[in-house]
Amino acid sequence: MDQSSRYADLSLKEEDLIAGGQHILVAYKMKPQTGYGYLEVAAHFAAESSTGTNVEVCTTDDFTKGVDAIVYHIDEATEEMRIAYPIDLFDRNVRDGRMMIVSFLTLCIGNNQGMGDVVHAKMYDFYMPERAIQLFDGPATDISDLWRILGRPIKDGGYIAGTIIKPKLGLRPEPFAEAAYQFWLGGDFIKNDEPQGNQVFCPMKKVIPLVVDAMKRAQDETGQAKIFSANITADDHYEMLARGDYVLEQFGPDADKVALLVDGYVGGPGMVTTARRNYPGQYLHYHRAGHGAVTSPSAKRGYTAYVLAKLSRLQGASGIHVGTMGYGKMEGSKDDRAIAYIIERDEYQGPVYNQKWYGMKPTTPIISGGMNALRLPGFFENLGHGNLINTAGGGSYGHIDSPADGATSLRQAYECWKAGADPIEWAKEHKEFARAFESFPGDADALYPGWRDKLGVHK
Ligand code: CAP
Ligand code: MG
Repeated sequence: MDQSSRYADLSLKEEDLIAGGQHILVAYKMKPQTGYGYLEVAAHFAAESSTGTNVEVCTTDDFTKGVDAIVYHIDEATEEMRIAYPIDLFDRNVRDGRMMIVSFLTLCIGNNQGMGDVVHAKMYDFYMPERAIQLFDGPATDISDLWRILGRPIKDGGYIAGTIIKPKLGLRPEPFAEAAYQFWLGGDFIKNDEPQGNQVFCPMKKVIPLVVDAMKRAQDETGQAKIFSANITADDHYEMLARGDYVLEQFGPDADKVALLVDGYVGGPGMVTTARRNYPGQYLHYHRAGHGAVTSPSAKRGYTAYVLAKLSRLQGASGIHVGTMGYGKMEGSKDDRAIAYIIERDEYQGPVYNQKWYGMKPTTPIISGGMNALRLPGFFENLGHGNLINTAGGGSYGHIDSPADGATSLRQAYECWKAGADPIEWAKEHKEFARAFESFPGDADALYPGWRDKLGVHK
């Protein structure tokens, strides 16, 4: 059944929909099955994503039609489809009237992902009107809170040198805490790896007190504050709270230096919001493991990493992983800068929509995945700033001398870029950075050909 007379109106203008402020706009790449008209499938898509199904139902009344999602733009050649969703379609909390991301996802990227007349459809941008921005939680804390803890200026406080405890799994409590202590002697921020939690060989109640002690000792020794991001991911809301409460209680007077990490893609919006609403005083660290299943450019369904990051700011993530823009080990490209800019700025022109955030706190880009000191100068140059968290697991624990030297080499890489210096010249003056060349010779060969001669390293 062709529903385009009800669910499509190509005379609607995007600027009018934006000025009206009553719609959430979503842009997709959508390919219909052969034998179906583009507009026909687009209209069916809008119907399934709002008030309709594949046939007319006799219970529909005039009010219902007022909350239909409407296709307002198509371009068959580029497989582009844009849909306007009335804001009233979306579920609101009983308790406080606020909006929820789960409802946005259920409608805008829900049943439409399995429709028989669609080959594939992927969301690649969306626009939230001011009223919707007001109704999402947004971050409770941001990078300025970490800069304050670290004793830095709360504006442009700069690079936060971090790591992930490695190996990913398989350390018992004592070596785990020792690995943390060793890194903190040079760096600022440590996170649990995304699968680390309460394994039988490293129970939370054994390891966390040791990490507290490691933090205290590192702070005493360096005279600097340190930050630990503890994974509280769990299927059960109450288990998450048990973990969060336990960690904060154990850190006691240092609990302000605890971030809470949630595997937000696999865990979903409920898990993120559990952390956001129950621990508004803590930095909320969104790890996105699993996101590649839908965000990879090779995936023609789901949504992009840009969309995921934008959603995380609405949900209230203080920081989210944004990849390494082609400089690390994970998939990505230089243009992924947009993923950082949409979450850190107060206004940004995305692939389709210009989004204003109306003062909602920013979400920090967390740069992670195969990073080390050698890869950082190019990374900063591409992004244009270093106001971010970088976690380098292999890049710290793989440093030839020590995790502390690995951490120092990361900070020196930031300073090198900030000074506009040539990395090879910088290495001549900065020992830990120089030793990173010998630690990661494959990267050194690729990024800085001739480095051995220039640095006098011949072994
Ligand atoms: C990085 C990491 C992160 C990835 C995830 C890992 O470790 O801990 O999970 O960064 O990707 O397990 O791979 P290394 P993304 O520093 O040792 O590579 O940040 O893109 O979401
Ligand atoms: Mg990891």
